[in-house]
Amino acid sequence: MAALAEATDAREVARAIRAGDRRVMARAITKLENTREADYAQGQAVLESLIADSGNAIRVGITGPPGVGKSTFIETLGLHLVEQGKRVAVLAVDPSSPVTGGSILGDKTRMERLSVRPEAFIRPSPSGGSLGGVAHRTREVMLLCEAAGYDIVLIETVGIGQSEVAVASMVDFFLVLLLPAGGDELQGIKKGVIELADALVVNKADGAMETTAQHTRADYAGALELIRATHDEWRPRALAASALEDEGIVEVWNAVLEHHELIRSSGGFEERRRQQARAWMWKLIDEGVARAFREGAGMREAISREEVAVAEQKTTPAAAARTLLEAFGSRKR
Ligand SMILES: Nc1nc2c(ncn2[C@@H]2O[C@H](COP(=O)(O)OP(=O)(O)OP(=O)(O)O)[C@@H](O)[C@H]2O)c(=O)[nH]1
Ligand SMILES: [Mg+2]
Repeated sequence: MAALAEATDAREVARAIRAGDRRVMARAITKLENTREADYAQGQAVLESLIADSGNAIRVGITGPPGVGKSTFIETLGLHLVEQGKRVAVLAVDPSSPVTGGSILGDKTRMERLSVRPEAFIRPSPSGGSLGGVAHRTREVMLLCEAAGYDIVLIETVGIGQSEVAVASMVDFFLVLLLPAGGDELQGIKKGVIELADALVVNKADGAMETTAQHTRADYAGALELIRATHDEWRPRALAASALEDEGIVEVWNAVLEHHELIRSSGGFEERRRQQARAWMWKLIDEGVARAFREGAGMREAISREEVAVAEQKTTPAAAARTLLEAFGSRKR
């Protein structure tokens, strides 16, 4: 085992990951998170050896405003799942991490009960920018986890900024947690996020807040009726739960399973996965092209020149863009 752990050959590493060696897996993930090109490339090579074994997990994204109870919810749900004999991977996309060095899965909630279970793998967000961006990293780590045999991947992200859109585009089921009372504006949740949801869960439906939570649930159920087109095969649900007291969590999971059965039998599942993989490829291409454009030989100077010209109204943005695109197209490689 030690020899395998030391192996640098991507296929050896891939074999160890498939066989369930968590230390080798953790090291491969660290490579994918690394900003050094050589390490990242090694991580990618491992991923390429494993890609055929990925894709077998149920992927669930969980978002919501800060403090709504995402981590608590994931821990309670995760414990149910491992009790059922499932292997569960928990990942995080933390939009704040490159700036603050903080982490969603940081100090407050370490998922102490779940993290001691051998069936669970918990990976916090990297505390710096990774080469492909934090969301790319999570997507790649998800594929590694699937190849390692995890049955369910839960991805936490805070519902502010762009990360929830990135997460929604990499999962099968997108769950939005909300607080009792307060419309989406008050909760800091954008309407667009509600539109991405396959289920809304009003969390903290316990103690003094229980009745309020039920009212909030009914309000959101009404709002969902208005948002969704009736031809969608899945009608998003509004549910209430208490992650802390483990109330309603099983019902949420049943909705995930029901959705899974439905899209599996209709072919929607395969289509969604294919479409997500294609969109991901194009995102990487777009980013690669944009990077090449900005960093190409002579481009930097040309870009500053045109930026100044545009700022001083000596040329139009369209003309400047055309000049730069022509310069990029005809540059020496
Ligand atoms: N009463 C009650 N409190 C809860 C519930 N779920 C979580 N909490 C509490 O709410 C606080 C925040 O919970 P977290 O699980 O850390 O919330 P989070 O959404 O992951 O927070 P961030 O990652 O910081 O955005 C903690 O003090 C939890 O104990 C619940 O169902 N009921
Ligand atoms: Mg959290």
